[in-house]
Amino acid sequence: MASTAARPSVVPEKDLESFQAHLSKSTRIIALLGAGVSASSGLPTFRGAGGLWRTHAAQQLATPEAFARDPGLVWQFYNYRRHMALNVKPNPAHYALAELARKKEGFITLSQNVDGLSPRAGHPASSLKLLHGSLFDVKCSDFFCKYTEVDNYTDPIVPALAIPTTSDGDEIDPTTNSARQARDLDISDENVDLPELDLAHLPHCPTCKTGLLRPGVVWFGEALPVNVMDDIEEWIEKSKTIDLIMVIGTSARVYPAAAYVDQAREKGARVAVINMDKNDIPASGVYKRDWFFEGDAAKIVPELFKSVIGDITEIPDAADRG
Ligand code: BJW
Ligand code: ZN
Repeated sequence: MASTAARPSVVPEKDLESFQAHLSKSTRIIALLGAGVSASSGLPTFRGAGGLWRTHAAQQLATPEAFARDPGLVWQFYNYRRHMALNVKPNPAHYALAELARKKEGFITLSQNVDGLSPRAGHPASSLKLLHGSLFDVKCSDFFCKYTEVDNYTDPIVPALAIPTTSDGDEIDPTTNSARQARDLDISDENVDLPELDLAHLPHCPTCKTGLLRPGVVWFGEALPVNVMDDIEEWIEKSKTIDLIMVIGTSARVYPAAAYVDQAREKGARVAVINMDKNDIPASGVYKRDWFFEGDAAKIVPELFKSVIGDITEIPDAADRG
C-alpha cells in the first residue's frame, strides 16, 4: 500500500486546488506520457543525461537505418532495454493513472513508452494507447512477411544476447551472500566489452525463415500503428470538447505524439504539464489557465489525482503474478 496521506504536499497548494477542481468536473481527459513517467522506476529517458547508450544517442539506435546497418548492435540495445524493463517495477504514477482510468470513463492515456510498466500496473487496456509499440512485441523485418508476436518476455530473447555477468570472484566481495549471485555487467557503459555476436544467432523469423526479427516498436520515419491512431482519432472526434490534457514526463518533441496537445487545445482543453525540467514544455507553451507542476511524476501524479482516486494501492504487477 502506498499512501501519500502523511507527506507534505509536493505541489503548491493553490495550483493543487485549482487543478483538482478542474479534474473533478472534467469528463473528457487525455494523458500523454513519456519516459519521465518510468524514470523513478529506474529506466533511463531518451534525451539528456540518461539518453546515451555506450557512445550512441538512444534516438540514433531507434531507426530502421541503424537496424539495417548493424542489427547486432541494435538488438543488443533492445535486449538490454527488455532486460532492464523486466527488472524494475511500475511506480505510483503508473498505478495512479491506472486507477484514474477506472474512475473516469472519459479518460484516455496515450503512452509513448514501450516498457510495459503501465500494463503491469493494471492500466485498463481499453483506455491505454501505446503510440510507439512495445519492447515485448517482435515482428519480422522483411517487408513482405507479416509475422508478429506479442507478449514475448523471453530474456534474453536469444542466448547469444545474454547480458554478460561478473564471473566467479570478479569484483565481488566473497564475504557476503551477494557474492554467490552473478551480477549483470552494465553494457550501456562503453568501457564494458560487448560479447562477440554472430548474425546467425540473432532472432530469426519462424515463418519466412530468412528475415531477422526486430523489436515491435516504432522507429523514426515509421508510421504509428494504424489501429491505435484510428482509435485515438475516433475518441477525439467523439469529444465535443476536451477538458484537460496532462503532459507527463515527456519532452513533447516527437511527432505525431506531441501534436495531440494542440488537438486537445483546439477542443478547449486546459494543459497540465508534469515534468522535472521546467524548460520541457509543449511547443505551444503554457497558457495562463494551464498548470506546470515541476518535479518527479511518481510523487506528483498520485497527489494530483488523490481527490478522485484516494490513496493509491499497488496491485501485484503481472510480472509478479507470473
Ligand atoms: C521527468 C522525470 C521524472 C525525467 N518525472 N519528468 C512534425 C514535425 C517535425 C518532425 C516530424 C513531424 N512529424 C513527424 C516527424 C518526424 C519524427 C519526429 O517527431 N522527429 C522529431 C525528433 C522532430 N517522427 C517520426 O518519425 C514518427 N513517425 C512518423 O511521423 O511517421 C510518418 C509516416 C507516416 C506514414 C508512413 C510512414 C511514416 C515516429 C516517431 C517514433 C519515435 N520513436 C521513439 C523510439 C521508440 C522505440 C524505443 O523506445 O526505442 O520513441 S524515439 C523516442 O522519443 C521514443 C519516445 O517514446 C519518444 C519521446 O521521448 P520522451 O518520452 O518524451 O523522452 P525524452 O527523453 O525526450 O523526455 C523525457 C522527459 O521526462 C524530459 O522532459 C525530462 O525532463 C522528464 N523527466 N525524469 C517527471 N522523474
Ligand atoms: Zn518473416
